[in-house]
Amino acid sequence: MRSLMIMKIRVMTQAARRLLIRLAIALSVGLGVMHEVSAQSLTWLGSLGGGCYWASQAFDVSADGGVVVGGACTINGEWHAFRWTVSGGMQDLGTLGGNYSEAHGVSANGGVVVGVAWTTNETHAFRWTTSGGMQDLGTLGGSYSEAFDVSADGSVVVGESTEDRAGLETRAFLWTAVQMRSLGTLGGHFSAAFAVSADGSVVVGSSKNSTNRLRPFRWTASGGMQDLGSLPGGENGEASGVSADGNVVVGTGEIPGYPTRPFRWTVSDGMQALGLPPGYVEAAAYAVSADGNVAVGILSSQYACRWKVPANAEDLNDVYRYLLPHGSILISAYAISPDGRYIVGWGRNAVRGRYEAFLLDTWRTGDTNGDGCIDDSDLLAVLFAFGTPGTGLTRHEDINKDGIVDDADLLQVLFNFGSGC
Ligand SMILES: [Ca+2]
Ligand SMILES: [Ca+2]
Repeated sequence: MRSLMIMKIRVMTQAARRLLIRLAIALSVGLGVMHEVSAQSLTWLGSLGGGCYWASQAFDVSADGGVVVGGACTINGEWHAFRWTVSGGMQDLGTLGGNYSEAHGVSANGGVVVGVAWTTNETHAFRWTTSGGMQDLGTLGGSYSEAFDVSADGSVVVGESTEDRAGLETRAFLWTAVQMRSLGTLGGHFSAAFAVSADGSVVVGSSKNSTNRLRPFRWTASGGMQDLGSLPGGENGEASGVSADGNVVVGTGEIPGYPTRPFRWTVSDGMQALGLPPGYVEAAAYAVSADGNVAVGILSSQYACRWKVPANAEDLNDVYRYLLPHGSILISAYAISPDGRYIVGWGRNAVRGRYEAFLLDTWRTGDTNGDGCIDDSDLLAVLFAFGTPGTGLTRHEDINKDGIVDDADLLQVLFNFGSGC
């Protein structure tokens, strides 16, 4: 059915292409002044109805940028996990019986969300699905667990949990439908897992070792928990993000005199410091793109930043200054989509005078292939995907993120045709 439809569109495309391109060129000439205005975009995500000064924070984004998850203030002044979509806005994911929850990870297609929620008397990791709602993942034996990330297909969840009722032993956990299991430690009494590779096979986080140092680790089923080492002269650190294949890890370590320095670790080169702009002495790296080449985090504890490896960190407030009128500021970037296009975090929305989650689209509106230019290749991509949700998990042809590639998306391409070229 779908292939027949696509064939029809391909036939139609041959005839329509010349007309559409002519129309697009006419539009692009007529609307030339619009191009810079309609380039990259920044969306402040609001709250769950509450008017709190801390309205929301975003911690993860789906592959196509259409779903963002985090925590937000409710109308009752509580803090609840949210799932945001372009068409539906913020959805309250509820709790496990208490009055607090927060979402930390989302699957590639946006359908599985993981995080932490209060039960009536304990704090437990949850896994939420569009069909099943919020599921309590239990604990490793204690009264506390918290999930921090989920694999691309939503089947593997990682986080931390106490093993004993006294809460003296905390362990990184890996959950699958079969069980929640401990990943052990590097010799101390604590470990926590913060990120998992796309297929769920590589887990990274931090663990105390036998001399009570906090060390970044990388875990695999065959190799167990591996200490990733430290920056020169430092003894502590933690790993926060991992590439899709598990071979690139980013995190934060210390060097003498400076407790917060970003690092990037690779299987081939080990741990390397990520560069800082002149005049800056600290930053933290929280997440990395699927290919391991673009990392995001926070610079000097107050500016959301990005590393396009091997370049030094760039302050996103400088790069996207034109999206930040009236003194708005991007404070921290917590996640980046696998292709590096979308960045989420939180900042100060000066228009509303409060702290809010943000979604930053670093590509031009209408760009489907990331070449920075809206041209006939983008037009054809939209036409070939017409009537479908878009191709692959990135679904860049669904420009307005409403779940279907249709004339609304086509118009966006036409409206921006020629931009950036
Ligand atoms: Ca393009
Ligand atoms: Ca659409």
